[in-house]
Amino acid sequence: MTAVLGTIDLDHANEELGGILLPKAPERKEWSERYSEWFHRVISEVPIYDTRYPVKGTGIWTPFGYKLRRAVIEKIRDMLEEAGHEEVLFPLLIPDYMLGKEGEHVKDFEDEVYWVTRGGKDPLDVKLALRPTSETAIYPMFQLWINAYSDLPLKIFQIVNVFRYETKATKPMIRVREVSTFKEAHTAHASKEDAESQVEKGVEIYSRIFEGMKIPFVKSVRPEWDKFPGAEYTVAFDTILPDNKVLQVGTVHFLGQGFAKAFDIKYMKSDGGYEHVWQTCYGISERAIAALISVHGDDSGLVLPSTFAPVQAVIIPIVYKGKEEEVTNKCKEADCLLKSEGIRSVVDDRKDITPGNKYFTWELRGAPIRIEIGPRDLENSTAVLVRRDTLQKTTIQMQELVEGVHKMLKEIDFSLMERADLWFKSKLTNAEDVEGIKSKLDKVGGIVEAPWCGARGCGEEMEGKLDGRILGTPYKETHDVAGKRCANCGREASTIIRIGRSY
Ligand code: 5CA
Ligand code: ZN
Repeated sequence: MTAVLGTIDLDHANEELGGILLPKAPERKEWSERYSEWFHRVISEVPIYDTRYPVKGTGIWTPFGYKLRRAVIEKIRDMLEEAGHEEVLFPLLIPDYMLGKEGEHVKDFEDEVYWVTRGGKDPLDVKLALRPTSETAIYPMFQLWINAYSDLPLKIFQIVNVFRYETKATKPMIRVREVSTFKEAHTAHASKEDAESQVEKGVEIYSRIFEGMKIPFVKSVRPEWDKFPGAEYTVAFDTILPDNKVLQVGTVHFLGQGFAKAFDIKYMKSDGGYEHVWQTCYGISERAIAALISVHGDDSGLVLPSTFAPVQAVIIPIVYKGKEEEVTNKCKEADCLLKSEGIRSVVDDRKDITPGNKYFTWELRGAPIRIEIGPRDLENSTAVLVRRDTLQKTTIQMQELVEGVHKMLKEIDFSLMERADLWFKSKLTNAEDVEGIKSKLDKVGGIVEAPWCGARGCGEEMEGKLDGRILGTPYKETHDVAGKRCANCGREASTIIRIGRSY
């Protein structure tokens, strides 16, 4: 890091002397070799998320982190609203008799629920759960809201905190006990076909959200033993983190009529009879923000796609004695101009901090573009643009500033996507047998695809042998397995299975 900064300082000095040295892009050594430390360092140094609050599995969004979080939430909200979902807000507390209505659901969540049992000194008549997710809070109201065919489809979402007493090791943003950014969508439909097509739409929406974040993913139908409790099937989005481990960043569930029957949610059909509704739900959390941070970062810190960067362009005055005011004024002028064109810019005109230190700060914070303006630029009516991802410098004419910044933001976004995709593809491998899968998991990590017979017993046996997790089968992709044998048992393969070591 210091070496790179050293280069930049030298570079600028050189440039003032008329010579140009191109700085090298930051490395990704710490990022890949000590990812966990890297992640903790970045979220605490930027800072994004403070983990020092004395309740395990909770954390604090700092002002910068909150802006990043808000940018992500805004994108998600826009996408859902555009697709016809309306935002609501339900209570945090769920009475125990409601939480217990759907058998499988409560069985799986039982060990993860926090309970409120007292109001002041008085024991409560009805124990109240802190929602671990909101099916059992929302669906009793669906029962009241849905009566006729014309009430369907019903598509709502909320962005709330949920509580899960996670027993696996907690990890900031990735596995927390207070999920502070839980977006859950819930839909109800008149027919199975409608609901299943909503699953497809949910998957499409999530695909677009992750594409916007430039986070590569695969979509898998989770095996039966790993689906959401109460669902008929679960489609999960998995990405790969720099330590080669798999992270589930979102899930879309087909609920069938299970909850509708448990909560008696019915509508009247044209023939006067009643039918239970068909339902779906889909969720995403701050885990997706952790993925955004992790997938694009490097050893100098955050690297952010332009849509999500709280600051898209930082303007740094390169001041020399006697020229301070003139240079700073020019920077402020540029800042106004960029802001008026919808670019989130700031001038870092802090005194007594060297430009090198400012570069360091804004590289850490992942500002996509740094704009340097010095006395020479004043003379020539120019500005120097530096890309965060490659540290490449470009000198442009002042009157082309806005256009240049827009163009560079686009180029950065494109490169980030390309780099992330390339890396992800290098971690997506194939194998034909258990030995092969194991060797790929040990050497490459990531996700391995192999032919599979489809039998649950065989799958669970494989998980044991591989110390891995079966992520499931590809969602709506065709893979030719004709003539192939199951990687584990050798019987005829019916599908492809994905395996990884996961969070
Ligand atoms: N009710 C459904 C859909 S909203 C539901 O709760 N699905 S879920 O359990 O799969 O959670 C949705 C997403 O939240 C998961 O895919 C995962 O990315 C994220 N998530 C789950 N538990 C945690 C946790 N403890 N910390 C952070 N994120 C979590
Ligand atoms: Zn098999």
